[in-house]
Amino acid sequence: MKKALITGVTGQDGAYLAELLLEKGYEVHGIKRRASLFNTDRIDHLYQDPHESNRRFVLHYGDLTDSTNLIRIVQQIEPDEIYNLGAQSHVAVSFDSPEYTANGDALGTLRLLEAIRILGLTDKTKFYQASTSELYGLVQEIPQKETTPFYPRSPYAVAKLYGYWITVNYRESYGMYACNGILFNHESPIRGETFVTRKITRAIARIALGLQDKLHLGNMDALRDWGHAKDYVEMQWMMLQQDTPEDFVIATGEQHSVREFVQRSAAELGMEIEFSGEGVNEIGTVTAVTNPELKVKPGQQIVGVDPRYFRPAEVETLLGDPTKAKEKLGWVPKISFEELVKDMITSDFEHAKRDRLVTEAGYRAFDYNE
Ligand code: NDP
Ligand code: GDR
Repeated sequence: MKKALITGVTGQDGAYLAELLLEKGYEVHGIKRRASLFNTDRIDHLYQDPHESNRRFVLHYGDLTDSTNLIRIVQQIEPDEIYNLGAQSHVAVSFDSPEYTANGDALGTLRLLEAIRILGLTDKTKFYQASTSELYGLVQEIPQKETTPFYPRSPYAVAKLYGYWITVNYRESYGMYACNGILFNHESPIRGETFVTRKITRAIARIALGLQDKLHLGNMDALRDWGHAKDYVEMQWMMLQQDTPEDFVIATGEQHSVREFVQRSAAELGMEIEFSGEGVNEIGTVTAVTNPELKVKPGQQIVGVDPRYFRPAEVETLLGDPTKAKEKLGWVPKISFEELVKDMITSDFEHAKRDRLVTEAGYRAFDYNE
């Protein structure tokens, strides 16, 4: 039985990847951070009682900022594959916590690679690094492919640039099977609530049911190549099953704006939104409602701009060219943009209905305008 170790197992990708590897018959080990509240919501359905024999899903406490625990865990498991998905992954937050981001995202990658080397596992353990389209930042070529020059635009992207190159360096220096997946944005119903797609689907669902008045966003002109996380984790596994380690761009090859994401989400629920005004004065107004279940009315202004969400340096446009992944891995994304939005908004509409029920029953008091 193959053994895999996943850092960031409690995150969006970690949860989908753990599920996939368990389906494939792996013994899956995950590193989770100690937190004052439970942080395992996304993987609770995979939990196995520690007293069970033949347990195939095991969690270990650890942190990418602590070499000692990484060495201990890697030594204990001797994994066939390590997926380094753990990171402070929010671009805007990285401007507030740049040193912490560099420590976890850049040096964390080095610590894991060094653990493999120190323990003499360079011939055994394959390594996947969660690299990112943010490396392209101020884009030098459209669309972006494996050979497009990098120009990172945030402390997060600069930290990930180190992670990218140290992975290449260990591959070239020590002959390790180590590779980078340069993944463009990928989302899902379990996407973190502060990334723009989930923030939108959550807010639109609540507004539709009268639980929230308004959605405040930053740069609505930003263009992203959005895919579904379920599709993308499959490729993370595929990259480690090749004869030789290589780096791959993973993307859909299709681009949409933040504004379009808002309109598409609303349309799925049965309301139309039109935008007017410019810059900080831009407003999204409901122009039609076709679903009688909804509490919104035409004329209601439900989307606005809050400059707090502007970033000190913005990545305006990202569009990936996944040709290499298609040709060499036979990988093609199965879930379309429309299906992605539908999956997310449907799930958040259900969450909102449940929250309305709880609120009406008086169990909890929410401040929906936060
Ligand atoms: P999430 O933010 O959902 O998950 C990040 C995970 O990393 C969480 O499990 C988090 O733990 C953990 N983590 C954070 N800091 C540390 C640390 N110091 N030590 C150990 N674990 C830590 O990210 P995604 O699942 O969306 O992304 C997975 C990886 O892929 C990340 O590295 C991200 O940067 C990268 N990426 C993501 C893309 C996307 O569009 N989703 C695109 C390209 C790259 P906790 O739950 O405790 O916070
Ligand atoms: P990104 O994702 O920065 O691309 O990083 P995010 O969803 O945060 O932003 C996408 C774009 O939307 C604009 N935006 C807003 N973003 C947020 N979070 N909140 C807002 O209110 C808002 N309004 C507009 C942003 O300015 C940006 O242009 C994600 C992360 O998963 C990274 O870890 C990963 O590496 C990249 O995707 C690929």
